[in-house]
Amino acid sequence: MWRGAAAILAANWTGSHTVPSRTLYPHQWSWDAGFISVGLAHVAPERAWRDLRSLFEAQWPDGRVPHIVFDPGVTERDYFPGPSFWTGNAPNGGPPSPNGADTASGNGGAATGPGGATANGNGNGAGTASGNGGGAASGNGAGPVRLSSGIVQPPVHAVGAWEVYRRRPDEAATEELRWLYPRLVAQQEYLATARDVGGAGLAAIVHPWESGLDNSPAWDEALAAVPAAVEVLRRYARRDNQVVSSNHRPTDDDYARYLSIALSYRDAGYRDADLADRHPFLVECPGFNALRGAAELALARIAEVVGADPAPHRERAGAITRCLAERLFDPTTGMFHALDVRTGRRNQARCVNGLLPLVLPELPAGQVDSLVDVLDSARFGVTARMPVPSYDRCAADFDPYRYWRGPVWFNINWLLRAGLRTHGRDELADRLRSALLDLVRDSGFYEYFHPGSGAGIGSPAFSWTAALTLDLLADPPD
Ligand code: 9WN
Repeated sequence: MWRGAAAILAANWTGSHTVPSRTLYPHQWSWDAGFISVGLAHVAPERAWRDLRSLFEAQWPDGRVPHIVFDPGVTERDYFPGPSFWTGNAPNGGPPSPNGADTASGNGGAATGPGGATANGNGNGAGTASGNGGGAASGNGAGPVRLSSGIVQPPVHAVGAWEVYRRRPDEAATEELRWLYPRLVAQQEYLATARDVGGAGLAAIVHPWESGLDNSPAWDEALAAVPAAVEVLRRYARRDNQVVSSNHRPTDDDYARYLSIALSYRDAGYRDADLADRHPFLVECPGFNALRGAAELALARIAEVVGADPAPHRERAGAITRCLAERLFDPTTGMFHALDVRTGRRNQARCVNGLLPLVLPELPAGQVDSLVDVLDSARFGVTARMPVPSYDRCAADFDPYRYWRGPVWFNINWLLRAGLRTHGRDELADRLRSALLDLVRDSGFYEYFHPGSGAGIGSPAFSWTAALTLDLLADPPD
C-alpha cells in the first residue's frame, strides 16, 4: 500500500506542484496542497516544501491564498471554470478560448502583502476593484505567469508545514518555515479581518467551493436564495461530467448558482469591503473556522522555530474556539451548524463539517462529549468497516453517490481521527484509522467512497487519499 500511495504522488507531480488528479483536477488546489504535504513529508519532503512554495508564490497581496492556481501548460478545456472565467477574460463573457490563459492580463509586479509577505501578483489586493476583473497573476519572475481563482479554501497549510518540519527538522526545513511563516500569518490575517463579515470573530465563506465541501447540504438554504446563472452555464461546457458520472457530481442547478456567486464576486473586483450589502452567499462554516483555529496552533509551533512570538497565535486559537462554541453549536443536535450571515439562521442539516471543531483542544468538554456521541451514533457511526460519511446517514436526502452529500472522504476522516486523539479518544481514533486503511486496501486510492459498499467513486488516483494513507501507515496506534 505504501508503494502504491507513493507512486500516485509521484505520478501526480508536475515538477513544481502536485495535482489532485490528472484526469479531473489538472491544476494546483489550495487545501489539497496542505494535505498532500502531510504525505510527501514521509517520502519526499523536498517536494512537500516545493509544493507549498508553489502555492504561496500565488498568494495575493491582501493575503488570500487562491483556491486554484492554474497551470499555464493546461488548456482551458481541461477544467471548468478555468482561468479565463476567473479573470473575466472570456470574449464577450462567452465560452473561454483555449488561449485564455495566455491572454489574461496581469502586470506581474511585486507587491508586499500584509505580515511582510512578498507576493507577486497583479495588484488585485483588498479594496481595489480592478479593471481586468480580478484573478491574480503570480510567479517569481523566472517561470511562466500562473493565474488563479479569486476565492480561497480552508487554511490547512500551517498544519501541513508543521507536519513536514517535525518529520525532518533540519536546517533546510527551518529555512522553509522562515519563508512560509509571514505568508501563513498573512493568510490568517486576511481571513480574520476581510472575511469577518458577521463581526463576531468567525470568517465567512463567500462561495460553497471555499468550504471544500462543495455541494454539502450545509449550503442548501443559503444557495436556494441565489439566482441560478442558467444562461451562463449554457454557454460553457462542464468538464467534470465528461470525466465521471453526473450522478456523482453536483447538479447543473448547483453549478448555475456556483457560477452566479463567483461572477458576483469577480465583477466586484474580488473586493471584500461591503460584502454584507451586496454578496449573495455569506456563510460561517464550522469546519473552515475550526481549521483556522488549528492553523493558529500550528503557527504557534512554527513561531517558536523561526524566533517569533507564539503567544498571539495561541490566543487567537482560543478566541476562535470560543466564538465557534458560542455561535455555531446547537445543543439540540449536539453538533455544529453553518450560519447564514445574510439571514442570521443556522442550517439544521447534520453535515460532517459540524464535527470538525473536534480538532480544537480547548473545545468545552461537554461539546467534545456531544460530538463524540454523534460521531459514534447511527448517523455517522464508525462501524467495524466504514469511516465517517459526509452527511447524516439517517437523513431522508442522504445520497451515497453524490459527492459531499453522503460519500466518505479521506481528508475529513484524517482530521476527525486527529481530533479524537487530541481529546484522548484513542479507541475510536484507532477504529477510524483501521477503517480508512481497509477502505483503500479494498478499493484503491479514490477521491471518495460509497458509504455502504466502500466502492471507490470519482477520480481513481487521488493525491490526498494517497498522501494521508502514507501518514496513517506511518502513525500506528500507541
Ligand atoms: C472545486 C480538488 C477539489 C477539492 C474540493 C472538491 C473538488 C472542485 C471541483 O475538488 O472541488 O474546487 O471542481 O469540484 O470538492 O474539496 O479541493 O481536489
